[in-house]
Amino acid sequence: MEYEAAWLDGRVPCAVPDIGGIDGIYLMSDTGGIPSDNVIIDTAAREMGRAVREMFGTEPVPKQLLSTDTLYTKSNLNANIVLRTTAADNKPVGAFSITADGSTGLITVSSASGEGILYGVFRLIFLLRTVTAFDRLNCSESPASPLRMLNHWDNLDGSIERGYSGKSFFFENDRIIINDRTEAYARLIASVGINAVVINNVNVKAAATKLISAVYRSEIKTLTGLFKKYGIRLYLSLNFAAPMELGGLDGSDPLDEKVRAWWKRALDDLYTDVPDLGGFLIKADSEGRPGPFTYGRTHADGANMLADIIAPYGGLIIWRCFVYNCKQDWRDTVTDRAKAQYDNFIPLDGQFRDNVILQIKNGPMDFQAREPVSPLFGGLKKTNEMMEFQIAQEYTGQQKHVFYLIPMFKEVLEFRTYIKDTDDTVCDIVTGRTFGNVNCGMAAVTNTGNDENWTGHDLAAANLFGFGRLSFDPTLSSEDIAREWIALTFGSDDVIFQLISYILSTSGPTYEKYTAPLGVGWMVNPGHHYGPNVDGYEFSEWGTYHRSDAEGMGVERGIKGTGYIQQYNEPNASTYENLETCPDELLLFMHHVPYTYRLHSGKTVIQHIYDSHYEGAEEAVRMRSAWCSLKGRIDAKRYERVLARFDLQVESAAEWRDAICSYYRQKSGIPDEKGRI
Ligand code: GCV
Repeated sequence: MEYEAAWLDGRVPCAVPDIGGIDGIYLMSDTGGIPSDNVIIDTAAREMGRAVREMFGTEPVPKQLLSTDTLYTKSNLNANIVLRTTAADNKPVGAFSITADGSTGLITVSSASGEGILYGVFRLIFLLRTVTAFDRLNCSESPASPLRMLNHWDNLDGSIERGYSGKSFFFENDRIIINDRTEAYARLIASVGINAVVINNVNVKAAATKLISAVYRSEIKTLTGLFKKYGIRLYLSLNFAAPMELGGLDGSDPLDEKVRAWWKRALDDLYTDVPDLGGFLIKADSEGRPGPFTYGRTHADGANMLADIIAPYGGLIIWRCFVYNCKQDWRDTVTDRAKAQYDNFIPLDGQFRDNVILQIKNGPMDFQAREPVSPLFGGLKKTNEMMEFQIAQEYTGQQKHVFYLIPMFKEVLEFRTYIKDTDDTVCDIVTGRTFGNVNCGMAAVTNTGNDENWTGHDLAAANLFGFGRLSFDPTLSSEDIAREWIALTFGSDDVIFQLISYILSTSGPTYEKYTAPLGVGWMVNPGHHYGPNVDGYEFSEWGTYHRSDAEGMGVERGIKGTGYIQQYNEPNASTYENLETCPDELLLFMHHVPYTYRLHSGKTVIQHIYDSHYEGAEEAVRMRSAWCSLKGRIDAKRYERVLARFDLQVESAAEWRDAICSYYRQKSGIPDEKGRI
C-alpha cells in the first residue's frame, strides 16, 4: 500500500524569506564524545538533510565539527545548521533549544540528549516551513509528559479494533510486517514528540498472546531497534492468561509460585533478547479479558507481579483502569458503570510498585462525544497515573465525520481536580507536577491504518498531530496546533487556513449537537457504534443508559441516585449535584430531569434537543460548503477524498437529527415549538 508523508510532506517549501539555502549541517559535542555514535542523532542529521533537500534542492552531508568558529562567515542568504550535544543537565530527556543568529546565519539545535536533538530538528523543520522571519526560529522546549504514547488496537490477523483507516500496517495473517512504511510511521510520530508505542490490541487473543514468546522474537527485536532510532520505545499488550495459554498451567493466579516462575522465565528471556523493550500494557478483568479477580486477587497483586520481574530492565507496566461489570441488568438502577473505575482502584491507592502506571480513560464511561472527566484523577494520591485519550473516532464519527478532538482534550487536561491545591489540574497529575512522580504521561488509542493518508479522513490527521504536540506541550492552544498542522499539510495560503480552521473549530460542537444530547451519550448502533439508535444500548447489559420515559430523561447520579457525583472532590461534587450549577452540557449525564426542565440557556430540555439537532445538521452542511470553496486550492486527490467524507457526514447528520427528534417527539408528546416535523 502506498502512503503519504502527511505533515512531513516536502512539497511545503521553506517559508522563511531570509534563507536562500543551507550550506552545511554539522554535528558537534560539548562533551568531546562523537555524537554520531548515538543512533538518534544520526536520525536527526539524516532528517535535517532530507528536509533541506526537499526545501532547497540540495542535501548537505552532515560533518563533524569541533568548534563553531569557522562557521561565522555569512556572506549570502545561506545558513549553516549545527546539531550540538551539550553536557548532561537536569532538564527532561527530549528538551532542546534552537538559536538562530541572523547576522551569521548560524542555526544551532542544542540538547543534552539524542531525543532532544531529534525533536529540535523536527521543530526546526516545522518552523522553517511555517514562520516567516529568521528570528522566529529561536525557541526552547521541553516535553511536559515523560510518556507520550500511542496505543494500537491492531490484531495479528491484520484487522484493527475500532480502526477506520484501513488495515494494520504492523500485522497481516499472524505475521509482523516490517517495511518502508514502518519507518515512515516512526518518523511521522517522532516528529510530533511521541516516544512510546504499543503495537497490539489490548484485547490480546490467539496469536497475539505469542508476541512475548520466541515465535516472534526476531521481528520484535528488529522493530524495537527501528523505533529506537526515532527515540521511541516499543511496548506490547499482554494476555494475563498467558501462563495457561502458552505455558499450559492450570491457572494464572498472580500469587501462585508456578505462575510467577512462568512469567519470570518468559519475561527474562524476552528482555535478554530485547533489552530496549519499554514494557507492557494490560487490560485485565475487563470485557471478558482474564485478570486477577478470577483468583480473588487484586489488580495490585496482578500488576506488581509483572512489575517486579521487569523492574531490573527498567520496564514499565501500564495497567488499564477500564474495569467494570459488562453484564449489568438494565433494570438495576443502583449499579452505575460510571462509578466502577473509582470503586475498583481507589482502595488500591499506594499499593502499586513505582514502575506501574494506571492508565485512565478521560471519562468514566468510554470515549463519548461528551463525558465528565473521570473522578479517579481527583482520587488517587499515591499511584502513578496516565491519561488515555482516543483519537480513533469510535464514538465521534469514525473518521467519516470530522471531529477535531484537541479542544476536548484541552478541556479534560485543564479540569481542576481539587486533589491538592485549588488550581491543580488533570494535566498537573499526568505530567507529574502534582506529586513529583516521573512515571506518568498521556496515551491515545491511535487513528492510523494502512490507508494512503494514514488516517482515512485527511482532516483526522490533525488529531494524530495534535495529540503528539499536546502531550509534548499542553500549554499550546488547540488553535495554535491547528494553525501549525494546516500550514504544514496544506501550505501557507490564507484562504485555506481560514476555511480549514473554521471547519476544525466547528467540528466537535457540531457533532455533539446532532448526536446524543446534553452529555447522555450512547445512542448508537450496538456493536459497530456508528449511526443513531436511541435505544441501541438502553436495554442491554453494558451499563449504558439514558433512562428516557414519558416525563423526562437522564441518569440520576446525584445523592438521591447512584451517588457517582460524590466521587468528585469539592467544589466539583456540589457543582454537579446542584441543578442550578450543573453545566448544561453534562446535565443528562448527572441528572434525570423532566423534558420541560429549563436549561441555563433558557430553553427547555426538549426544545434544546430539537434545536440543537437541527443546528448541528445545518452546520454539517455549512462545513461541507466551506470545504467546497477550497476546490482548486488543494490538490484534487485530497480535495475529492475529503469531499466524499463530507457527503457521508451530511447524510448521517440528517439521519441523526431525524431519528433523535422523532424519538423524543413521540416519547415526550411535546411538539417542537418551531413546528418542524
Ligand atoms: C479494545 C470499548 C471498545 C472496545 C475496546 C474497549 C477498551 O468498549 O468498544 O472495542 O476494546 O473499549 O477500551 O478496552
